[in-house]
Amino acid sequence: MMKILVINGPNLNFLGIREPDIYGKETYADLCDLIRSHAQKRGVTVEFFQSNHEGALVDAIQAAYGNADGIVINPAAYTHTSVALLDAVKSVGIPTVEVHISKVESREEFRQISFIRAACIATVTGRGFQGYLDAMDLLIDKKGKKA
Ligand code: CA2
Repeated sequence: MMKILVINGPNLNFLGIREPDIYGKETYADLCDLIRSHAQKRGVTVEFFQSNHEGALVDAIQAAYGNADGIVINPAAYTHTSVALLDAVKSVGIPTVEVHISKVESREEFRQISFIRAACIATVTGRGFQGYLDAMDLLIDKKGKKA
């Protein structure tokens, strides 16, 4: 059975607690429940990892090597800063889809750059939690841009 690793970066464990106008009022646990039920529907297994620490996120990506068939990642603020996460995704060579809950392209200038995007087969933005399910579908149906 296909296994997808869902990685969430800094502050996403605070979902539903603050800034509901941008990120919604549902919690990180609600997000995991939604993803779990979609995985069941699509016949894939799913694992979750969330950390506020860049190195821990690198470790999780490396640990996926030989272990996961696809990665869905919302690197949160590290999207806009981290070459280490870009290199990690490149180095494991696992098909990866970048997700953002908010429509980053309509927000501040500093959110316009994504380092990790260059290593991803697709990017989904501005679809709320649904974006994670879209990302899973892209991996399952392999409709992304690059192999
Ligand atoms: O839209 C997204 O998913 C982001 O990756 C979220 C990041 C932000 O830095 C990116 O530019 C876009 C921030 C996540 C912070 O999450 C919070 C959740 C609840 C309350 C406060 C922040």
